[in-house]
Amino acid sequence: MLNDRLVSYSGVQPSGNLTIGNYLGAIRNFSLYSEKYKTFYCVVDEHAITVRQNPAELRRRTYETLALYMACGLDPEKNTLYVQSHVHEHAELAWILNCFTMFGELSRMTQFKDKSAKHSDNINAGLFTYPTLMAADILLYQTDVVPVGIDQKQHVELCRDIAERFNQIHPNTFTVPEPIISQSGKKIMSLADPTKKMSKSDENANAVVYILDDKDTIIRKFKRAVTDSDTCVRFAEGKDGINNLMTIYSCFTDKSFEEIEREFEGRGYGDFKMAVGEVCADALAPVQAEFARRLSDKGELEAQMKRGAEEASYYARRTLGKVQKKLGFVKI
Ligand code: AQP
Repeated sequence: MLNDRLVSYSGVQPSGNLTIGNYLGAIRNFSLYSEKYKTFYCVVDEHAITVRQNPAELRRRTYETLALYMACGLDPEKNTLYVQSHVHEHAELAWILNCFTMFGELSRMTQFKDKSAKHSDNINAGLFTYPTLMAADILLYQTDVVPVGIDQKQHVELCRDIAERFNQIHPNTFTVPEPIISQSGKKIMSLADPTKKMSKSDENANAVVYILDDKDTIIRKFKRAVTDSDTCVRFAEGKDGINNLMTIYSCFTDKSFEEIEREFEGRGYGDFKMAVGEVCADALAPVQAEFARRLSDKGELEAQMKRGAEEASYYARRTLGKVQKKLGFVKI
């Protein structure tokens, strides 16, 4: 809570081109909080370097992610939109929180296990302590709710444990946040392997629908999506591919699974895949048009980065100052 207003905080890594998983599981839901909450949405570039990034691409994607936030309906007048590395308090609080986080807790994080298996040549300390930086992001703003996809729930739960541990030793320091997981798009799966999460860093571009894919590409990717040997569109155990396509269709149309089953009764998978591609492309078209408009004005994006960083720094400084005082750091 800040100045008697509830706070919503979330972030996205500019670690690849954003996917419909990032959109349906997270970004699309951010604007639900813009009216009633004080909202902070961050482009978390410091998290992205836990995996090697090409500097030019990281820079480009940082601009793009900010432009996408706005294209997805986040009005910079109503939301604090900024870049993590512009607010140095994130890294400073993360160090402090590292001293309140246990080795065993970090070792249990699923994302750490997955990413260290995927990047076995670069299991760096940053990858291991990623969740304490994420806890710092959230706790700096006295956050009440964190809208995320289900893969990030474990990290928000650890953030709660860290906040509670700190508060026990130094009472009334942090608000303890709640993860908010949207039921419908909480985990969109890969089109090539529907037992695996759709990820922006997937090497197989056909497994992933990017927010900025054009209509033909989107339809082609859905046509190729892995399904099963059955022909009936229904949500059932063992039909991971169809379940995923039904979830995506439901997210874009607001139709229930029963309605979708009725709509496609007696029709084959081909028709259904085409329909999923159509609704997805149609929903993304206005986002893409607004994205192009925002991205073309680099000066305005930089001005927004500056405004956002100034707004965020004001609150971040306040919390970090309070934490440092409680710890006994000398102020000069
Ligand atoms: N497939 C998904 N379904 C639903 N939600 C998803 N999110 C990510 N993938 C899906 C949510 O998007 C937000 C931003 O994610 P992130 O950038 O912090 O990193 P991530 O969770 O690691 O996402 P990716 O796409 O898998 O990135 P890479 O490939 O770089 O690791 C989060 O709220 C996340 O839950």
